Amino acid sequence: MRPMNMNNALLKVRLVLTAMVAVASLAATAHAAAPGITGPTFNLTAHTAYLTQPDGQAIYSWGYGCSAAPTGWAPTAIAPPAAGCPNMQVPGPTLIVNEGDTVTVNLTNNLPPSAGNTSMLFPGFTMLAPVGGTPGLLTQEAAPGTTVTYSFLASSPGTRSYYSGTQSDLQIEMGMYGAIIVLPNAVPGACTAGTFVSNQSARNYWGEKNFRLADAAYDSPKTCYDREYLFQFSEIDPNIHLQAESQVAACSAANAPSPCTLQVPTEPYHPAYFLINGRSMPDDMDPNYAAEYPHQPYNGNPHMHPGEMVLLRIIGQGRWQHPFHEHANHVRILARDGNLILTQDGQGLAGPALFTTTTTPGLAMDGIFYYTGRGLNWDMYGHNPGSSDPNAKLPCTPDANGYNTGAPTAINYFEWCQDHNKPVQAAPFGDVAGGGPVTLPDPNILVNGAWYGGSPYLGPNATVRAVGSSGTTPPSGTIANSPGGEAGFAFMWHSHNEREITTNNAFPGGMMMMMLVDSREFVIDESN
Ligand SMILES: [Cu+2]
Repeated sequence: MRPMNMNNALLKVRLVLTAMVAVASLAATAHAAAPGITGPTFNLTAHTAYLTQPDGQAIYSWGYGCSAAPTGWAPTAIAPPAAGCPNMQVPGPTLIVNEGDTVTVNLTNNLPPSAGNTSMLFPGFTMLAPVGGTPGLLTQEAAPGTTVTYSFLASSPGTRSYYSGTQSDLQIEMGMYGAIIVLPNAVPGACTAGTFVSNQSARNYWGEKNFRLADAAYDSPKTCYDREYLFQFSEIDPNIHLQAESQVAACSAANAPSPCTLQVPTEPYHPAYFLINGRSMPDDMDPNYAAEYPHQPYNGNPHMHPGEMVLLRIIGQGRWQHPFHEHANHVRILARDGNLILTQDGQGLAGPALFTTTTTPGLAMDGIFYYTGRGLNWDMYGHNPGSSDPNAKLPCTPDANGYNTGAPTAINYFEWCQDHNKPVQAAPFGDVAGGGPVTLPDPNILVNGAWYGGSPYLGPNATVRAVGSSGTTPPSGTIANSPGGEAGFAFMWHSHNEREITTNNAFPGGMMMMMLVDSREFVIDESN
């Protein structure tokens, strides 16, 4: 145990660091993906560490980590972190395997002896007999300092959770959970044809890397995707963590009784931190593997181009239900707990289109999200046939579905052509002739927030193309629409349980992130 004065000093350093990070995160563009370690054999440890929160708290926690260097990392477009796989992280390492693999997990219990036994459950898989350990309520458990081996056949693809099967009310609350992703063994032909080929060629043209783990989520042509993210939702009741920390300290004191075991009450339950991938907003928008979060490596800050099929892998890892709302479109559910939901003839998707992807504890779901701007009733690229700017005069040639997909390298790839050249703004202030649905405010009387640069347009010179009611272009420089920068549309993705978008009761925080829709020429780099 550390002396109390060191704890305080550490806390102060963390407070200063966190304040700097909070400011930095508004200026940086940090992206997301679904990084993890590859199998089929994993050497894991259960360990203690402190998790940082944006209010400066360092919370004593338990979690899974690597007891030896992993076999590999995925996706290959993201370099493994310099620090490697830590001995504890929340969520635990994302385990990436292939359909048909026999997966082996060697779990060593390096929790404090007073925490007792621990174990891992892999719901949805048929387990082989565990090797080693002592019998527990749900599976074989590892006593302090010992190892137990679990094996199972990854018989079907999909996203599922793993978590502690010992004193689950306490151990899961302390951070002992993670995700396992099984990749399909047969890529459907549809995933390497049509729009998916066009998106791939656009990606290559603009020098953008492929950050996917696979071409499809399942062995079905309805599950092809262009981009993917993994979101794990959980909560922290800091009183439970403080109780565990002080009892562990008492049990390791010289005069402690022997044996000394924890008696930590997990009711009443009053969570104060609401986490996406172990981080609260704004920390979740910093990069994957950022050095300031050694035990919270995964972020939540999705970026996408119009028309891309974005696979969302979503897991409820806490004790509460989390109604997560993906603004800008519904999410078409492909599968729950790794079970693909198809129509009776097996040819179509039968999952619902969800307004909020609400997870109950332990529930995993895979869904497809996309954004095209269809139905806005104005040209989101601000095209103007009378302009001298070539970017403002691009053609829009509708495909059978009405989108501009003939030229994958065009900035307005996937534009909804019915709205082409339609002004956003009422005459005479619009930069296009005719009247649009709105009058933009005078940019000189506005202060733009961090996520709106003053322009309603997508594209490389979005800001200078917007003209306010006074006839002037807005000042810019903010993240989402800066000229020459990202020039994207920012949508808030967040829990619709309003208290969950706070951090220790202060708004904003908690389960919130910004999703950025970027026009085609902006290179989305998930590796930083
Ligand atoms: Cu909402």
